[in-house]
Amino acid sequence: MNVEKLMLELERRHPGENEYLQAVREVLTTVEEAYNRYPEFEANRIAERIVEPDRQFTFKVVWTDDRGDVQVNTGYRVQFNNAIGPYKGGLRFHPSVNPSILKFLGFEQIFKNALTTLPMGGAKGGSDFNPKGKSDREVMRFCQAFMTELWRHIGPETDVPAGDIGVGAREIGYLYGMYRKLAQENTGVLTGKGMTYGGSLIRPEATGFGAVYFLVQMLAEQGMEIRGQRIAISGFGNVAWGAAKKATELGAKVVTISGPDGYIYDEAGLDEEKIAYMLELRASNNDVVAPYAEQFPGSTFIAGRKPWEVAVDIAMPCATQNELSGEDARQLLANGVKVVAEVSNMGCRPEAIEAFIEAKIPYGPGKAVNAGGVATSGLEMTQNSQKLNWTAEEVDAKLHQIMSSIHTACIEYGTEADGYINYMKGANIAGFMKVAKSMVEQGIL
Ligand code: 2IT
Repeated sequence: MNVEKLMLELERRHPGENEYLQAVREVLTTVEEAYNRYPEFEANRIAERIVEPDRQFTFKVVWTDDRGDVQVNTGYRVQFNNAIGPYKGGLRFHPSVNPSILKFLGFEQIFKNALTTLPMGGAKGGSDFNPKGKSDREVMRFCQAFMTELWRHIGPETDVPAGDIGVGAREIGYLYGMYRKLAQENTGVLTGKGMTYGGSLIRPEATGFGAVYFLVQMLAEQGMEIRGQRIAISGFGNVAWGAAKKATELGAKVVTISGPDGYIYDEAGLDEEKIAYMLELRASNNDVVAPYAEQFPGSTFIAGRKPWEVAVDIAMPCATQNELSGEDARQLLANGVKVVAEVSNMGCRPEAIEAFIEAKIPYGPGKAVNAGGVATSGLEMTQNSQKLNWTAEEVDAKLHQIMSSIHTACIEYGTEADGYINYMKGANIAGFMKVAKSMVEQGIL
């Protein structure tokens, strides 16, 4: 594999798609050495084939707001790779959504899904629709309009979407309702469904819980425990909520959460009431974290800044891509950070990752740390196929087991000569190998 040549070719075909190119470059550079040990990969041009999505749909979404005005958005679905199972991955509703962001997310999803041990391919979709300030009915009308186009391209054995930023249980409900009406079938075509119509217990918590299970294992490798550690979390959505809940339950002190408006510093640490309040904040649809400081005296709102300036033992980015810069990483390291568990997809800039690895600080990449979300989606699909509901304990036990196996895979493929565990390398190689081998075995197509 010639990474530079491949990247030039990809840039020519997808000019200016920076997030996508960033994600591809990271994976190719970390798997290059392992890849070159398998001549059949090069003979079958696996690298060239794996970096290009199978197909992408772009469609117009027309809906009517509460004033009666007609609104137009763009909807997308990127079906990236289905070598090991049906296309699987979330839908993101956010004004920043564009083909580059969805291609980076879809590409990452291939390897993340492979790591879960479950048979799922990689996909991603969404819209530039901005849920901020929208009423419930507006969200419903948008979701219905979005699904009138999307439904043709998805199916329980074809492509199974789920939530991501801006798409939670409410949106999945409206999307599922419209799919069911159009397709005239009740199938597990979306995951993250409500419990009354085929959802799985633990799915809302799964991304955050799984991330903390993974973190606990990273800490154990360092001879550390989670109890008593100070953790900086960014974001205040579903993922940040789940991570804060489990970390707090296990005795850690979560001292920050954040929003697009700034961050909250809470020296006393989050507790059950504060964590429950995060859901209220999110449900308000305003996308601001500032009201937390008014609700809980003793905490401070720091406008326009990120939580990475706070001295902590552990950093858990839980917001969005590229939220932690090289400068943020140097600040965290100067303040003595010991472990970084990235929960957002590609949350750290390449310079930040480089800084952590250079400092020999364990850095868990999003595609390993946050894989519990999609893994539990996979468990929801299994329950739907069986027409059964498992108990919360059963799902949680399986989630635990899956996060453990991902950690083991990272150690197997990522341990370097000096004993440092390069989790990024481990996760990328483990995920890539599985998909690449399956592509070789299935022929050139
Ligand atoms: O980034 C992710 O893994 C998700 N948003 C969850 C995808 C899924 O299909 O559950």
